[in-house]
Amino acid sequence: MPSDEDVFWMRRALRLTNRVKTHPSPGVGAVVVKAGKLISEGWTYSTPKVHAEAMALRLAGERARGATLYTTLEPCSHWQRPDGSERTPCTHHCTQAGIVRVVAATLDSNPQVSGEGFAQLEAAGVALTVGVCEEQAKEAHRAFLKHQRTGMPYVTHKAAMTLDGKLAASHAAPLAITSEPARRAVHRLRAKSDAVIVGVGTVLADDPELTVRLVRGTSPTPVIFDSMLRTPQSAKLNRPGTLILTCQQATASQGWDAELITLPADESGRVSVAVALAVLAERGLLDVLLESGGALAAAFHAALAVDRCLFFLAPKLIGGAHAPTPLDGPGLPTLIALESLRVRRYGPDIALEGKLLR
Ligand code: AOF
Ligand code: ZN
Repeated sequence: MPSDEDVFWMRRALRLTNRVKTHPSPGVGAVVVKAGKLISEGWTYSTPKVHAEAMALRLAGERARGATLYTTLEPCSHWQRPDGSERTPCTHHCTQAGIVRVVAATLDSNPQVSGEGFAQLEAAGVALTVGVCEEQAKEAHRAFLKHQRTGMPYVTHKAAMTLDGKLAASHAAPLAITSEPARRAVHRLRAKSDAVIVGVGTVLADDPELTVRLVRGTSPTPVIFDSMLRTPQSAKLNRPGTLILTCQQATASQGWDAELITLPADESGRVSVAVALAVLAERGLLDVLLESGGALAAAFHAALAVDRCLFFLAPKLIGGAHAPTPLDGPGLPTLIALESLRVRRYGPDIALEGKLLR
């Protein structure tokens, strides 16, 4: 059992995770503590690239001598980047700074580091405690860890629906289903996501912007699944930064501000979910939010590509057999069960979050 003190400081480090978007690097949190007092804090920075431990140790300076460093991930140990360029590992920063004890929440699954970071610290005589708040750290670094394990991004399927499970009324102009607090929660989620995915059907029906507007934060990369290239060039999403994944040869690239990526079609003639997700992962888009309608969402679930569902339920009813629902397509398993359920209230609405059993 970890001590109360170790849990206290690790929770503080966990609050520093994912401060800014850093993928494909994980957004680690670190704190330096001496004699029960906080000396400094650090978190992974993307531009310029600075690791959490390095930032905390730089801020601590001489005060790090004899101190304990808490970090949400095993300190890195490698001297070379994949492109061969030199870097200084956090293990070296720790020993140079005079850290006498490192408390880490979990192992880094990057094969360049995994276990080697701890081994280097131990060899240098640094005391080690591993596994404090491990579950929370695995949750905080879930996109990085999944990508290391599978090469694929972590996918959250978000949908907003009425109590009877309808996304909209059929043949009607788009209706506001959820309340302002629920919509703000979605914008917070977008601000944490690397990419947000919709199908061309949503673009044609709603002409969405998919930006972060209701809260502060950076907008994710919009991604449109558009096998036949039906996105109108006048769509709000035809802007620099948007990715359009299509099976069409992008010869008519004139007039496109969005980037067109031509991918092979699957058996149904559509962009393959697995191929598309591998392309996103290659671009460092590891935490992705699926905000599509039922057809594309069904294709994602059929490809077993979804890790988490977050469904907002508004106390409203639409009724009928034809109004669109969040999952509507072939190839779905008979029953999809969710675990680790969390329930939250947003004004009059309820949000249900659960992970898929894998
Ligand atoms: C740490 N602290 O804050 C992070 C770590 O490309 P680089 O040089 O940033 O190295 C990335 C690798 O370092 C990444 O794959 C992961 O193994 C680890 N990330 N490690 O000690 C940090 N972000
Ligand atoms: Zn590092």
